[in-house]
Amino acid sequence: MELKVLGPTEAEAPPQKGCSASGCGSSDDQLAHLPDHIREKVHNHPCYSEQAHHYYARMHVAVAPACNIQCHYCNRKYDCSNESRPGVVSELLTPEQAVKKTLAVAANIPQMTVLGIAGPGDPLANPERTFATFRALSEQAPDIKLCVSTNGLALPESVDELARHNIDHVTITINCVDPDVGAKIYPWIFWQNRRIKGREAAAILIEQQQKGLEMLAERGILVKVNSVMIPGVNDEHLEEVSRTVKAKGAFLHNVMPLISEAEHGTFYGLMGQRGPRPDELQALQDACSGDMNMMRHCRQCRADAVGLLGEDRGEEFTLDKIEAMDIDYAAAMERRAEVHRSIEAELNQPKESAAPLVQLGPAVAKAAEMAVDARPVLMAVASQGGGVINQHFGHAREFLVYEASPSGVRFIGHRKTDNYCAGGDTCGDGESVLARTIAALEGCEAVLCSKIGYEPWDRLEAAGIQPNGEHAMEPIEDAVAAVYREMWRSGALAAPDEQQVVA
Ligand code: CLF
Ligand code: SF4
Repeated sequence: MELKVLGPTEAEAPPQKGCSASGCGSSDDQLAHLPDHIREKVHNHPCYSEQAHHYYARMHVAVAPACNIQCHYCNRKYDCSNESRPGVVSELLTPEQAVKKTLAVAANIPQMTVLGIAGPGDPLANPERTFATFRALSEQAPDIKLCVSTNGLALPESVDELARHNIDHVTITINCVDPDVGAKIYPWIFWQNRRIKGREAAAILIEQQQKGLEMLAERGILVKVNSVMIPGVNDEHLEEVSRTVKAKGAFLHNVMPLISEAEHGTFYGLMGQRGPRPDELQALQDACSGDMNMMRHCRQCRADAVGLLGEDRGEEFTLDKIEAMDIDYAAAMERRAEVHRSIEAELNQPKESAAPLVQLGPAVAKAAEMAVDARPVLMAVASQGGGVINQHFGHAREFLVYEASPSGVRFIGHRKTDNYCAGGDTCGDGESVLARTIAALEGCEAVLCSKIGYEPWDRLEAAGIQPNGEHAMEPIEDAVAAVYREMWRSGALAAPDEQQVVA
């Protein structure tokens, strides 16, 4: 279940897609303590490893149209809101078409390591289509990891089949462990040929989710839990969810913001239910991180997403284009292995700043002169992958946000925006897009990019966000640490009444 649209809003046969609610991923220092066989499973999964998402891509195939529950944040005309951006219609694929598309993408995007089924409805509510796809791919493309995302209602009865197909990564969307909270999120479920409503429905869903989680953990299958943060509904409850799923063996927790724009036509959207602000989301993720690994780089992708997280190359692989491709997958596997070796060689190179603290500690900490109580600073970064600053400010559709402090640099999340300069006729809208971009960067004190024009430079400065193009092509964490140290030296990190003294 993730979001994406397709077809009419019918109760038992609808909609959407995606990696059913969740986000996965963790920073490398969080992976360091893992046994080798677990590290092997996650090191090149862009959702389960924060570092991997800069280098490796994923794809989804939309083979699962029906859903067995209703979430108040989902409009069946759109992709499942659990993990996808609503609003774009996708092609529903047969298992055969899905296999062909997967082989085509894998041959053309060798960095693609993971095939996920996440919708547009719930994959396990469409078991024939879902498992036919997995079965064929495990035979024809053994170098691709298989991944599935579900609301969990049909999970217990599917666990043995998931294990049979070597599906090592399962995401369960768990928004609550209390039926009273659940009754405010799920109006109904379809269970044993009956529609069940209210608290009773939520209680059954929760029981199935928890049972499925325990069964997967017993079999050594990695489980990521996605939770949608809904202010006033489950925000104060999600810490308990985090503790509960960790105790039952979940590997990673992804708390995602509710998407509830009124134009998407969801119940919450129409009722005016708001999503969380970035600072509210960060505070909850920090509170939950005391209990387990947190994913902070989820992009809530669509059920037919293709490419690095945050990008969508689906248009390059429509059915008509795939039909015209002649794929030699044996040869493609050799090329893919070469590319993967070269990425691993780059990742394994010793880095000056490689170290503790969410990846950057030392780079900042080596500023031994820095006061330990210097305040933390948020910085936005424009990057199109590879872990370096390599994007023009005006071309960025999203910014990565890092927090620098005396103890290190850590990835916080991302902020979406339209790109300021798309070229051609779209430039006319630059002014309003720039204003929206500046609003999206609220709370950030610097923006690091490969280049930036005079006009946005002035506007950002006026808004209290310092543009910086001096670290183009440098590793992101090193650059953020360098800018932080420079801010310290200039006295910008001291409390206002101390700045004069420091200077
Ligand atoms: Fe897809 Fe989900 Fe697998 Fe990833 S997505 S099925 S675990 S391969 Fe990833 Fe996308 Fe977030 Fe999902 S960024 S929405 S967490
Ligand atoms: Fe929509 Fe919820 Fe079903 Fe996903 S699980 S398709 S969000 S109703």
